[in-house]
Amino acid sequence: MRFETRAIHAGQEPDPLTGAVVPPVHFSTTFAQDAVGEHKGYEYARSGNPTRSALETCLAALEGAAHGLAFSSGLAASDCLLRQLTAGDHVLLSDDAYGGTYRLVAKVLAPTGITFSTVDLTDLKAVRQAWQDTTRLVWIETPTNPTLRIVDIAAIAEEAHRRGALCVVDNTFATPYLQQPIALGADVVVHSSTKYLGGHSDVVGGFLALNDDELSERLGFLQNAAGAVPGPLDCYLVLRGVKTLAVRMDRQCANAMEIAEYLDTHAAVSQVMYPGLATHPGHALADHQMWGFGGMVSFITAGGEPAALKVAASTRLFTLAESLGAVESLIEHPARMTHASVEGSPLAVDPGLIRLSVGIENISDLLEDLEAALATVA
Ligand code: P1T
Repeated sequence: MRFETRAIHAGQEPDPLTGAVVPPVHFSTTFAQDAVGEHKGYEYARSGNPTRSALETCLAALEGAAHGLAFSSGLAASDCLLRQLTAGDHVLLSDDAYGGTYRLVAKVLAPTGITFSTVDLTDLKAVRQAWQDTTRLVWIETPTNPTLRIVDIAAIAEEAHRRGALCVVDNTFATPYLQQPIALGADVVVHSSTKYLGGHSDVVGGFLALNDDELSERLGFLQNAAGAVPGPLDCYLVLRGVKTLAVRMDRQCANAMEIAEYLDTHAAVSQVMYPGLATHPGHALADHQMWGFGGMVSFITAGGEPAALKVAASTRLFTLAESLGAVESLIEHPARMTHASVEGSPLAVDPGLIRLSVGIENISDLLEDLEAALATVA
């Protein structure tokens, strides 16, 4: 089955009992046993639930992975994976990553004795220099959040494997529709399904996809033992969301491209970051590694932070809010919002930077909205 078909059918056969085309949402927290230990595959809903199984099967199929594990948030998924490390292990983290991922590594893991370095993963020479004998895991985001740099997944995966480390890719921005990290050599894919997978700003969730049986077993143990699992309604909302992922993403890519081209010519904008622009340093790599350039566009205002704050507060259709990836367009100021937790760190972002999550509205309305907001600082 091709991607769009898998998104609708994988893990979602009509219900054998009733014929319901949409698999029922199972709210039961516990499952009857015929005799002690004799059950139909489910015992207690933290350990497993049929709606979660459907989601895990579907998302694993979309990532081309043998195993999938769903969590209550993207950070819960990241936490489960990073807890495979022990004191003395070293993590190589992108120097442009979601602020919450950095905070998890720097403020939660580092005090337990895990060490880390941040590095520009687009620079292979710098990556080799930053590598340590104890490096067990390299954490890629591509496109990066918020400056939309493109990292060569195959090259970093090869480097990681040569040195016996795990290559992890946070695929939240691209989604499996635009980029398949496992096929490019990554070991584990991480998602905040809160974003494009859910797609409607109404559910928080996370996901891990991987092929390795033994690691999957260990992650499954921790998923149950630590218990950061999603509820059945959350699983259902993500399952419903992914059915339209391909069509939403097509429109978001098209809208984002037009917006990037428009901003690129605007006098109030000093730099546009969008991998679809031929001038973007990662354009050729993105063209090779992805099937589209995504729905996120970042730009730096010529007037610095005061102009950025003014523009962010002046749009009417683009809602000023954190998060991304849903049908409605959002605007935000990373330095004071999504990436405030990296202030003073190597991940600190330009205070003139604005990030757009481009939705599926009519492009003329979106362009008019940006035109009016930018006119306030022109
Ligand atoms: O919010 P949560 O579902 O826990 O996911 C965390 C996360 C992980 N990875 C990436 C690339 C992310 O962008 C996020 C969350 N990001 C935002 C809320 C944001 O506005 O950037």
